[in-house]
Amino acid sequence: MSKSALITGVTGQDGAYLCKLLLGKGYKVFGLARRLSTPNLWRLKYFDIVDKIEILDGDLLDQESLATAVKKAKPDEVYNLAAQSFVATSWTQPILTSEIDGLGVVRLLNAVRSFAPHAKFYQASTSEMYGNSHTNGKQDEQTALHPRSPYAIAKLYAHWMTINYRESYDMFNCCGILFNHESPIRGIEFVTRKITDAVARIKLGLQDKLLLGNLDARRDWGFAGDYVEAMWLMLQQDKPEEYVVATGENHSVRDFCSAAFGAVGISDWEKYVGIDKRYIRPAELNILQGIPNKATERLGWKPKVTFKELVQMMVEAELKRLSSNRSHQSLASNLIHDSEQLKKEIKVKNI
Ligand code: NDP
Ligand code: GDR
Repeated sequence: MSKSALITGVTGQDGAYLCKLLLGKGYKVFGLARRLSTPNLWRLKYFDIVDKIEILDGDLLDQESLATAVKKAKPDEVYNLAAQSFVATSWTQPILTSEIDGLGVVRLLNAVRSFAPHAKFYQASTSEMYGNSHTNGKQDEQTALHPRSPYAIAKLYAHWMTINYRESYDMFNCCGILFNHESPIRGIEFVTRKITDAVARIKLGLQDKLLLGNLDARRDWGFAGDYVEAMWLMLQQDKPEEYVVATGENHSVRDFCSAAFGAVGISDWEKYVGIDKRYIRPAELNILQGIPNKATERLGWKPKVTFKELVQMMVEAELKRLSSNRSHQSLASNLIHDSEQLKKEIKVKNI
């Protein structure tokens, strides 16, 4: 019999990639999605998988809806990817972020414990939990945690609650400490997609300038398609544990700009980029670079897409998307519509 999985955050970047992966493995996939005034299914449409999964109504803020979803899905595996995931917004909405990213996880753990106690559980933990803490400039599973944003603090609470439920109730709970991972369907407000979108627009003559914050921040950027494989592998092990998932390299925002503009043949990119202090965070993380040795040794996991290939993939997707927007012909027009709308909102909110 095929396995069944419940994915929260199914409408997000990782949710869409994970759905695609699990459908390919023959899983019956249930996706939890919250009610919005306009359905947000563009990423699932991008992979043409909306009709291949069952979407269940639910919200991490609503205990009853989580219980109902777990009872309905009877999952063998639960992947908790839902979150208010934009770090900058966590300073303007710290309480909502804590409710969703912190207490929301406990609500879900309670529902799983009550109605699917044998399900394996994955929690989307994050490298943000390290803050500026490091061991010789890098982070692994042993590095001290010192979160520096309301987002990271809520995630740290959820991380320890997931471990606590494992230790207290013998649940099969794993936390993946994932470093930044990106793709052509990354949210438009994250710096990588903001850059690749702007680069394509500048190349096509649709935009003049790109305004950014801290160009010196360094991140360990990988490809989302690779990272969801690590999530799945964690739940296939005999023992539930924590794993760092990263490429083991770091690059600055400046490096990302240079590579993205370079991908469309623009070398004098600095003349298109300005600094706007609205994008500087109240507390910044200078450098994140993971050591994924445990994931490599125990899970046999390795990233396949390099930094250069990731940037190239994202820039090419933007060019294709913007061109098909002009002809209004492809499925991707949905994506364009949403991204345009989001960009307008972002402008209004100054994020
Ligand atoms: P996205 O922001 O793309 O997706 C977040 C998802 O959570 C969306 O489906 C969103 O739904 C959903 N969501 C938000 N609030 C609620 C709520 N109250 N109830 C139910 N669902 C909700 O994030 P990613 O896919 O990039 O990340 C997936 C997870 O991994 C997140 O938990 C993130 O914090 C974590 N993470 C991400 C990393 C990355 O680099 N991408 C690195 C480390 C951790 P809607 O569409 O309705 O907004
Ligand atoms: P991050 O991703 O905060 O690392 O969280 P983001 O892409 O937002 O920022 C990365 C770095 O770029 C700097 N930066 C800018 N960021 C944005 N968004 N916009 C700008 O204009 C800009 N200019 C410079 C930021 O200051 C930061 O240093 C992501 C999310 O997916 C989290 O959910 C996840 O947990 C972590 O990655 C790991």
